[in-house]
Amino acid sequence: MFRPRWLAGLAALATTVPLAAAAPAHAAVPLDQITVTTTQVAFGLQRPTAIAGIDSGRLLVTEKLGTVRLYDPTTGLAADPVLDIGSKVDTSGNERGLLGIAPAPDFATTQLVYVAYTALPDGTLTLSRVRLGDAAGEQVILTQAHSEFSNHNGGQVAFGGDGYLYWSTGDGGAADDVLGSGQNLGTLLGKILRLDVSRTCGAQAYCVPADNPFVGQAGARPEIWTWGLRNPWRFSFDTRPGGDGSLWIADVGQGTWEEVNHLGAAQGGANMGWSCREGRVVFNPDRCVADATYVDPVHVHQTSVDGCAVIGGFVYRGTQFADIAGGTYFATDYCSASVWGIRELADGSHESRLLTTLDIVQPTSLGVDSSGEIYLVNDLPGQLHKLSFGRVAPPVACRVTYETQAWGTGFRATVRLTNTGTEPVNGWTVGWTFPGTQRAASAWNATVTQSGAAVSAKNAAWNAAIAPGATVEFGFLGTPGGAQPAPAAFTLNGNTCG
Ligand SMILES: [Ca+2]
Repeated sequence: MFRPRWLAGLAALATTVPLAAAAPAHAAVPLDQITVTTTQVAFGLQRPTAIAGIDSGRLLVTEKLGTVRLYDPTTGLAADPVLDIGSKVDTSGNERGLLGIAPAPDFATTQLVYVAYTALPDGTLTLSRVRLGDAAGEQVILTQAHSEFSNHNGGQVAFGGDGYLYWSTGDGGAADDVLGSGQNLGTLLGKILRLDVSRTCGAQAYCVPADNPFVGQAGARPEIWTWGLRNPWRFSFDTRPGGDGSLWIADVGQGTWEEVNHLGAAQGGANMGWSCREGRVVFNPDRCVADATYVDPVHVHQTSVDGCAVIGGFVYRGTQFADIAGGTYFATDYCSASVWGIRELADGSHESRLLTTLDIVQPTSLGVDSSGEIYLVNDLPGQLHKLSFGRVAPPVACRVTYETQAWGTGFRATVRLTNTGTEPVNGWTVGWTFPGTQRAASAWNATVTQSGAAVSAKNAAWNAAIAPGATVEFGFLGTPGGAQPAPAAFTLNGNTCG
């Protein structure tokens, strides 16, 4: 299948900045117990590229050809676009088009949005401000020439908790960072930019925030916030209640590693490595600088093995699934539709785990509504889906010992069950198959029942709970007489004990 090279890149820390403070709280459910499913809520989109939540759970969805569609959870997807800038958009190639959208902070009263697209005639990366329904009134904010190749256009736009607008760009395309953009502070390519769009400065339709990391540095573009990126197709800020304002960047890899990066809210100047590095390894040593600090990703998965293009998502801060998914960042991949959950731990390290593979194809973007619930669009199917999160039962791990001795005319069995897992057991049934003609009779500390050779022993009221590492003991009298052989295997609540 074709592989969209929607964005990819890498990084490092050029200036010494503190890492984010203590990790924000997340739900207590371990990652290996979280399930993710999708529910289709709309269809008929034409190559959807991005989602932005507005009021009342409504969503704006961009389409590659230059249109913006409105989804309302009560009335569905509106047939007519709410904005059409298609006459401005260069849609040539797989990756060019209308790529990103962010409602203005005062959207409720102004209907203004910021959009990122590739402009006619030759694919110039373009950030503009436009009112829904008023394409003619569009105001271009900033552009970056990008005529050589049609791939790697970045295209995410989002406001940070600081009120500034952030815009991602790709490295210029083709492969191998042929333009040498990632490690070049003199170009806007292969970067995330930080702009004050609430003001104008001279002829510029924006101002550069005074605390941008490269302000005043000779040869550097002062708009740059993060560098060393390949194609940061999607990034997001954890700015909803409960979040720490941190920045999550998914950078599409070239041929080996897809990556997700996590930076503190004020961590300007981070060098994410491309094209010195891809993922956590050196890609092109000629692009590396001896004393540079490159920021490693917090998650990687293998290109062409686990997927082909990482699709960055969001930290879940909604209410519907807060007890399960709260505080966890979710990302997917265009080719595999696998979903990974990533969390920052108390010591500043991160855990990452493959959670599931969705029953959809070609996810292109995730987005959140006004309640923090997460949605997803997929490319050629043109569908909008809502994500739901569930919890599977904790995995059990157990060990059983079984001893018998002659007792009167029969035998006496002593069984010890140890919880070797990491989660408490609350209620247990131990099962086994007698290897011969044994029959269980009176039992203690458990209720023992037998059907043919199959036996089950259920907890008593007072010993139902077994903490991790703890052992419960029960026993029974049986026939025939003499010590009897032990069963070959035991189960706990239907799962085989090791
Ligand atoms: Ca990187």
